[in-house]
Amino acid sequence: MAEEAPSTDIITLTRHILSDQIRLGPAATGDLTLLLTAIQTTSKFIATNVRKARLINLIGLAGELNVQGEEQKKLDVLSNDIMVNSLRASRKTSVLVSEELDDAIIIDDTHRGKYCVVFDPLDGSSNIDAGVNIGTIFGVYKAHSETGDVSDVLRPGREMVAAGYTMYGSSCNLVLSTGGGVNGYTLDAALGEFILTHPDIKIPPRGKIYSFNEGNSTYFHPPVINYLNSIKYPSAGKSPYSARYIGSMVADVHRTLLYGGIFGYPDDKKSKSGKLRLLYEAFPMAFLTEQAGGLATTGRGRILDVEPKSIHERCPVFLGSRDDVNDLLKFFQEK
Ligand code: P6P
Repeated sequence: MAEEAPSTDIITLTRHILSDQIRLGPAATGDLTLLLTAIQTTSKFIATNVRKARLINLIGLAGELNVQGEEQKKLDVLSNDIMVNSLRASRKTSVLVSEELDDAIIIDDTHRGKYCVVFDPLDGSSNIDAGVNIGTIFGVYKAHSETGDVSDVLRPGREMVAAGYTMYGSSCNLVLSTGGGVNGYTLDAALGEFILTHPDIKIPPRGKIYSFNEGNSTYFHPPVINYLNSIKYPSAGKSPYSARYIGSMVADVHRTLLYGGIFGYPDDKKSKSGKLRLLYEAFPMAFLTEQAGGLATTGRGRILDVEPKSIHERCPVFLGSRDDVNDLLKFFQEK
């Protein structure tokens, strides 16, 4: 079988973002393009180091605890540092919030730009040593204040202008939305470019997969218990759903976007607000899910409408296919 001729019209992430900027017309100054290019560079850097981790012994603990009280692994620290440095150097940001840092970073005057970025530099990092897919999650707000203030990121996720993640695994996939739908790109390491491989991702209206950590079932509240029972022990003539849970949000959400179904990390008797962080896990993933045609809820309201009170607060997350999330919500509406 003749080898397929290489495409001579590859759409790189940079080219795609630029075409997006042109679509937005003269109002688009190119600042968001340059910011996303900086984020793209950090993803390439992190991908390289995740891939090399075993070889250059980056596996293992950095010996410090982060704001979450979790042992920091060396790749966490490296990923956080490359993102902070690259975003500052882009001169397009004014406030940064990282899962790895106690406080927000207010960018100094000489480097300040008009965007705020909230991010988890290496989410799912507890899975690093096991070789499970992990990822970077980010969300972008346009700054309101001139001088850079944490209030610029204590805003509902619906005010984000962009959100995305990069998943590091057998391949490196960057999934991004700037508000006009969702596109997926795969890193061609030889070229050093993210290539458009998943244009206009749309989540199926209904799936056959549920993704919850059922090890927490004993703590679940009745609406979640009753919903899960309805898909595990369905009425006659219906097939039960399949369980898929990786324990790495980027991997579980990526599968949900592509295959459909529902991902959930509920609040429960043990974790009163759930485990996932509102600003840099729930908001970006909810933004992407809605842009792909799905729904994202806390069980009591739209995730993107939540008003953050602090930069590291948690919230319950249920997201995925429209019909599956609506089925879940029926159990929350039951008296
Ligand atoms: P659990 C990883 O630590 C993470 O923050 C998310 O990536 C993931 O969805 C969740 O926690 C897994 O939590 O309690 O099921 O191990």
